[in-house]
Amino acid sequence: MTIHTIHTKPIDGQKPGTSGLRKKTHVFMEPHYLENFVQSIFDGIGGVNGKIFVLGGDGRYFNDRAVQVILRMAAANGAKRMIVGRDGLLSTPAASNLIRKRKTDGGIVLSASHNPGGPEEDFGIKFNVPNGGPAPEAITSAIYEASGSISEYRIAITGDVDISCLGKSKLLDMEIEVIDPVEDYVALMEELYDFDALRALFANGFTMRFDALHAITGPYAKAIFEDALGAPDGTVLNAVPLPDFGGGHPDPNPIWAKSLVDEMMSGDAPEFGAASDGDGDRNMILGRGVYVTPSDSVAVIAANTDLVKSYKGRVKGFARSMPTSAALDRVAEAQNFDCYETPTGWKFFGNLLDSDRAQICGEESAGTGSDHVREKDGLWAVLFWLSILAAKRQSVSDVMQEHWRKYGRNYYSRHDYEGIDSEAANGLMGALTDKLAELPGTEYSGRKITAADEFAYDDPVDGSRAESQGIRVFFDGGGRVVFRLSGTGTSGATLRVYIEDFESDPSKHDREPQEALAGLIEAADSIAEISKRIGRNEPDIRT
Ligand code: VG1
Ligand code: CO
Repeated sequence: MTIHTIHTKPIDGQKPGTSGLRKKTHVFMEPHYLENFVQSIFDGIGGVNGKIFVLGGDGRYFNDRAVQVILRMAAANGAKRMIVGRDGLLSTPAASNLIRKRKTDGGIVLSASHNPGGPEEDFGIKFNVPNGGPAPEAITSAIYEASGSISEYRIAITGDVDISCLGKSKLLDMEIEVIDPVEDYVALMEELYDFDALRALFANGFTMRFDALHAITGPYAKAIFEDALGAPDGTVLNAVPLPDFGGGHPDPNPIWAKSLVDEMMSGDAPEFGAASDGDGDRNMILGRGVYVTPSDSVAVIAANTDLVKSYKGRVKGFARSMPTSAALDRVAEAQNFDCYETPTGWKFFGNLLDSDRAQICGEESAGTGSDHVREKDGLWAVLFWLSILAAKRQSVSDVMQEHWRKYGRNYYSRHDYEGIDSEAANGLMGALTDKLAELPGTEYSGRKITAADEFAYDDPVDGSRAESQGIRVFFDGGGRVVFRLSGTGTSGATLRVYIEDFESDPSKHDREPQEALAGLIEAADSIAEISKRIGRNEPDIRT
């Protein structure tokens, strides 16, 4: 077995976005593409000699090949050990947990998350740091810089390593430890939640459906809900991870998890429904006849931390990404807790969690989590909801009604315009930025604008600053519209418009969100000239 040093040249565009580097799979499969980026990760973090990493992915097409390449490159670069999920599988939260538990120097997760998979679809790589969280901007910038000056990469020339069986082996001097991807994660969930209480819930006939969307959470969900908690067989749907996720998008929202939503809205719906995304960090929560908006979901979790033993009495702060609704802020205010507002992307929560400033975090994009790991965690959120339902003995619908009565309701919706022309998208954002100063005081759809700005964030822990994180327009009465461009897409641009309005009157809490927000939706279109600039009258997706 020999180490080869391969001469290479920088490849354009290896710039990590909101969550790692995502490209079309065929781009990752081009000569040197994957290798260049992996070597850039290694170089960007100051080399891997003597270091230990976790490695796994969501099982999408090319996951198996990429794992082999990364193992050979890690060995050739002098890594001491790689802890690999069997068959190269690990959910993002499970990887985060392993990095922390085994005190490694970080980890590599192969996933493009909620993006579809397959030879014609998307692939991605994320690097997580020793706290278990996504690499912060300073590190992703160093990786990107390394990718711009790379001249060679090192790789061991050898056959495939067998990672289908648990146990240890060696590649050059590097130890490879193949572990069960599910075991440590389930143990962590058992530490956090009262599994006896949840077993009693299912023993009393509680009905639930969890749609794994043929992505990574299938094996985890089966082990937790069906094996450990005694939910009947068939509770977990689409449980076998497939390289192309069965042709769908592994995105837990009312569009891509439509069959689950339809079932939950039907006459004989189960009491509780949930789904997760490609890499297991997102979640969707449903009750019989109700869809819980992610912004509300994190607020409900935050309001009920005292119902879960491992959180009772120790939670004192929350954090949400800027576009996430202020429902969480209302809970924080009522409890006299801090509530931090960060840019989009879980990496911005890391410092707040590490310094114990926040214990519960959430994003409007179906990401919820806590300080148990440093990633958002889909199954953790589902188990939190189950714990709330078990303790309160209420339906999801009753929990929501009660929550809104107490805190008021933040009507919320996100409109996505996908695959639009990048130039038009940048033009729209540029024009919007230019007119920010003149917006306050003007009226749109009968609503007065009180303030407008471009969001920037100063991290209270390390003082780093993140600029240009989206445009915010505030209206009287608690209304807000946010505009930003996605940093996870792989073709063209995606414009995200986030619309929110506050309603304190309980007699008005039963409206359909699109209807309740109609005025602000219209205002958003006029302010940003959406239809005029990108030629679309309707968003592709409303969540
Ligand atoms: C999206 C979401 C963001 C999330 C990110 C990664 O980013 O909006 O909240 O953190 O995806 O999640 P963007 O830049 O496309 O809006 V995942 O589950 O795709 O790793
Ligand atoms: Co994800």
